[in-house]
Amino acid sequence: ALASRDSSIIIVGGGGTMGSSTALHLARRGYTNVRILDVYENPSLNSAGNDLNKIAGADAVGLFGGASDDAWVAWTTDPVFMPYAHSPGKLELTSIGSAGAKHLREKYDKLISLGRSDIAWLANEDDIRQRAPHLAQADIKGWCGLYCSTGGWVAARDALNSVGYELRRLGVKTAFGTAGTFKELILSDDGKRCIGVKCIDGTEWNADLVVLAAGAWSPVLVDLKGQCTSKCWVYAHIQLTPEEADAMRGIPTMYNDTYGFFMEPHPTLNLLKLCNEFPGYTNLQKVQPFGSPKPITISVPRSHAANPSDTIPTESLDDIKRLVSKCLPHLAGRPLINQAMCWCTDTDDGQWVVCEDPRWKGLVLATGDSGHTFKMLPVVGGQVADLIEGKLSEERRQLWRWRPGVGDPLGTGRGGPPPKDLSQVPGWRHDS
Ligand code: FSA
Repeated sequence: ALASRDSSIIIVGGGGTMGSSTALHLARRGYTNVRILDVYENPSLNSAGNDLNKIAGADAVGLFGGASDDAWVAWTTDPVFMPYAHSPGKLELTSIGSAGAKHLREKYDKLISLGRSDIAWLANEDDIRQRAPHLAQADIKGWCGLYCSTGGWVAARDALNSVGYELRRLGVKTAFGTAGTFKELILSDDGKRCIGVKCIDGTEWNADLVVLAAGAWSPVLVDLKGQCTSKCWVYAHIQLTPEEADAMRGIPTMYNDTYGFFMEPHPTLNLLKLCNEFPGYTNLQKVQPFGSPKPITISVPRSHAANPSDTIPTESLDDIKRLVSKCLPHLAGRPLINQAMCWCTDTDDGQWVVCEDPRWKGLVLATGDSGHTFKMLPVVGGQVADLIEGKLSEERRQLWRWRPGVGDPLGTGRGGPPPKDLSQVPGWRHDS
């Protein structure tokens, strides 16, 4: 084990998805000296999870070494998460004959082989419309895919907030603002052990164990040797009238791998979130993460909280307009408000980096969300806690190990075209 129940444990990024979940699992397992650090209090404004909603559901099986298999049960039975889980069903759609269709058909076969009866194959637009009456007017010719009646979406920000309340109730300590903003690791005199974190106001938090769970900021704070590439994805909202929102209550979440996705509008604000699907954007900058002997050029998140007037690139906005006119033509032309970018960090193979850092004993990495970790909020921290307790299976230790330069030998990663850099795409920067 890397720690015992009375060890002092600092979690960098404890206001976000992987960090707050780790704190929750440690506190529930009886760890009495856990402190989360973050720029912002939970739900951290820098977390991609600080969002109206995220896709989640019971169809996520076999992801992240199978850690996904229990996630929806946890969403729907754990009192901290239950109020935020919504189960109107979920459509995962693609184009007939595409690589995506082959992949979805394999997923369908697997779910059926597990004996699942909440799954259906939708071979064409008529099949889709049967499950999704709200797509009656949609132009979905040539689409096919998978329907799962269990799951759909989670109220992301509210769920993260709920974890924050629970952490406080369980006695997890906190430091936010400048005293919670990472500056560097504190090392032992021989340089072999991480013994704490120094924050930007000079505060030094000594600890027996440090967990780096800073999401897209992770590779900027500590040199991860190219294992994580931070990218942003975008969203915008349409303000629906109460009548329009009522008409969309209970719709299944609709995801299409070319056009993007949307789900039920917010229950009281009547906001409809819309996202396009694309390879993400980087924001290449010269920085010197801790552990790097010299400045390096890597993608650095641009905090929406710190740049609240940023909009989204014009081409993304156009994609979102295309999604609306294809799927929800009655809403075409409506103002697209609250435009923002969410930052995730991708590994090449789409698996997490959840391991002890081989350079410094006492530093655990918990990052590499790869854009698919919010649906894992109730369970991801249990994996980090298992690592800390020496209980992680050999298979998962192997999957989530320190692995610079390994790439994606099994083709499990995002693949596809490389991301564009924000510097190449107009329309998003709104510095005053
Ligand atoms: O089912 C899911 O986990 C949805 S992932 C949502 C998404 O916006 C991706 O579509 C995108 O490509 C990126 O990975 C961020 O997350």
